Order: sequence, then C-alpha cells, then structure tokens
Amino acid sequence: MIADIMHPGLTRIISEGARLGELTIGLFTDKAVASHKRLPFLNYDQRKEVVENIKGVARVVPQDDWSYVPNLHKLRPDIIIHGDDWKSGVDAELRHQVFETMKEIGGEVVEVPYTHGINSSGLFNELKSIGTTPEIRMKMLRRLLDAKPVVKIMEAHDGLCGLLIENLEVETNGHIEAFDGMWCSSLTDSTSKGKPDIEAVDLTTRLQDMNNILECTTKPIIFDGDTGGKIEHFVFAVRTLERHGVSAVIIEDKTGLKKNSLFGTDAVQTQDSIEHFCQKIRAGKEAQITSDFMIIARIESLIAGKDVDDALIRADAYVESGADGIMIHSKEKSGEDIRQFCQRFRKKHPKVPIVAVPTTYNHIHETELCEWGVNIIIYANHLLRAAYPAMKAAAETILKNGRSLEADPLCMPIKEILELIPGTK
Ligand code: SPV
Ligand code: MG
Repeated sequence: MIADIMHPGLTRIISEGARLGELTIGLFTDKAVASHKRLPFLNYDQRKEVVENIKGVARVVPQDDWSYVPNLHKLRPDIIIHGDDWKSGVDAELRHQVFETMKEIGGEVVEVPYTHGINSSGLFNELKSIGTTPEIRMKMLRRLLDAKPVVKIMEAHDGLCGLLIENLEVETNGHIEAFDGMWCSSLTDSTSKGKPDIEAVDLTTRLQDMNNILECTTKPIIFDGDTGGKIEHFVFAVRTLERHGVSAVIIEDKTGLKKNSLFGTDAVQTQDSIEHFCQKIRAGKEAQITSDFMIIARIESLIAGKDVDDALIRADAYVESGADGIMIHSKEKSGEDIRQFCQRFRKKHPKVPIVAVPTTYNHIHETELCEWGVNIIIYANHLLRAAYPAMKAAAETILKNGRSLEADPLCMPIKEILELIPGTK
C-alpha cells in the first residue's frame, strides 16, 4: 500500500491480513509511487511510522518497485492479501503478475472486497481542494528529485495555467503522465502584461501573480529570478520566495540590462564575473531559513557566445559557492553543446541537479536528456505561446464574419468554462 491517507478500507485489509497470519506490509517508496502517480503528501518514513503502529501489522518493508514481483520473490509469503479494486484498469496487469508469481512460489492470493464509498483517490482529491502548506510545497521539489529520474516542469503565468498543470493527466502505455510542478517564467510573466522581458516587472508584481497560482495549486514552483538583482536585494527575494513556499529560485549570471536569452548574441548579453556571481549565491544561501529551499545557478556562457569550457569553469565555481543545482541554457538548435556540458559536468559532480530548458533543441526526447544527466526539464513558455495564436484566431474569425458564431468551434463551451473553476456555481 501507499498509505498516504489512512481510511477504514485500508484498515479492513490490515485486520483481514492479521487474521490470516503474521502480516508484513509492502509499503511503496516515494520512488515507486513517483514512477506511476503523484508523490504522496507524506514521505516514506512518515507513512511507515503510521502503518507500523496499526494493530495487526508485524512489520513494514519498502516496496521499491511498482511491481509486487521483486518483493514476492524476496519474502516468499504463504499468502498475499490485496483489495479487489485492482481487477480492472491500469492495475490489472499488476494483479496478473502477482497471480503468476504466487503460483510459482506455491502461495495463495486473497482479495478483500473494495469498501464502497471510501477510497484513497477520492480522499486525495478532497485534500487537494483544501490546498497545501508552504512548507509541504517547498519540500516537494527535493523529494521529486530523489524519487524521479527526471522532473517535468511547465510554465504557468496565471491561475488558469496553474489549474491546468495541477490537474492534467495523460495516460500513455499504462502510465499516467503529469507535470510535476510549475515554472514562473520572467518571459511569460512580462509578456502576459505586454512588457519586455528586461526585469521591468518588479518582484512585488510578479509575486502577486504567483499568489494566484499558489491559491489554486499544490504542486511545487520554480521561480525565474532573472539576474537576482543587486546582492543586497537578492537576500530579501530569497526570504520572500521561501516564505511563500517556492521550492527553488534560478538566477542567471548576467549583468546590466538583462535581455531574454533566446535573442542569443543578437542582443548584448553581458555575463557577470565569476567572483561577483559567487558572492550573490553565497549571500542567498546564507539568507535562507530552511535547508529545503534551493538556489540554482544559471549559466549563460553558451547564450553569450562562449564555449562549453567556460560554462564548466563557471559551474564548478557556482557549485563550490553553494548552488543547489545548475541550469545550463543554450539557443543552439542541435542540443550538442548541452549534451557536452551535461556529460562533462556529470562526471565531476555525480549528484548536483542539472536543469535544462529545451526550447530550441526540442527534438530531443526527455529520456535522452535524462541519459545525459539532466534532472529537471523546464517547458518554459509553451502555455503562453499556445494561448496567443488560439486567441488571435478567434478574434480574427469574429472580425471577418461580423459575428461570433463561426468562432464557436475555436472556443470552449460556456458550460465548460463555468465548470472549470471549482466553486463557480
Ligand atoms: C524564461 O522563461 O523567462 C526564461 C527562459 O528565462 S528563456 O526565455 O529561454 O530565457
Ligand atoms: Mg527568464
């Protein structure tokens, strides 16, 4: 079991198990859960403490895999007991494997009837609608990094994007795919206000927008901190973001009037000195209150026309100064410079998280980025870029036709938009 939210359906299975013999609980680890579902609210140790204190439980063992087979081979139980709600849907294959394995080891499968009216998914959704706390949200990114080969982050510039990222699930090959968290992008935050991405939108304004996202979501947030500004100001930004429950801020090693990186060398991109940027990282790390908040250093060498060697020298210095991760950015289309950077960096720093933003090299699949050593993939601007052409097409259609009837197929039905936001009725 996952046992994130205990309820009578689960305790009934436990009582039945204890009646049949000495009961061992295979408790899914965060890693196992993350391969198929959202991370539980409680971490493994917290869930273990709850379960091992329930009457009838003799021991709790980690189940590190979504499949039950490895633990069954290891423990060779006489009986495995499970709720009968795995007979259909994505769990049916798991059930089949369990029957085969128990036959092989000469054991029996006991299925306990599903308790109607109460289940973990329903409770989970209710809990989600109440929200989360800044502390739980902030810790979530580090937990995801521990549990998942690669963490997928999508840009959000308003509450609606936040809701979409929070709830969207797509089933592919028996897996439920979902985004793990949100990127508060300076580009899309500025663009959605009709402003250029030059740090003209101040932190207070950006936080107001982020607050709308915080209110309707529970997933972790990575905040685009641009250059981080003056060192004396950055320390306040760190505390403010941390207090809001943001998991990480990414600051880039540029100086002067910041221009969006995707201009590359078409704009003047001035890089900060290594010494000064390291000072900023150190000041930020000293300012944070918790050990959970992350400061990720973004290297702009490849954007500013320098080479991978320059980026690697900077990466070493930033890690040495306390950066919790490195973001490497490029506007090259091939992705070759990113591959070289990641593979060389990974040899020297096996554990430091690498963040990539594959906007221009977007033919490269997530699995390949992961093989290069990338831990966080940010889709930095896609919801805004998708929204604008859709809005433009609807507006053009209305102008051309002198009425809105023809635009209807381009628009979401009124009923759907009324139902989209909880509490509208
Ligand atoms: C942003 O999304 O604001 C970024 C990423 O900083 S990029 O636009 O690619 O520079
Ligand atoms: Mg930005």
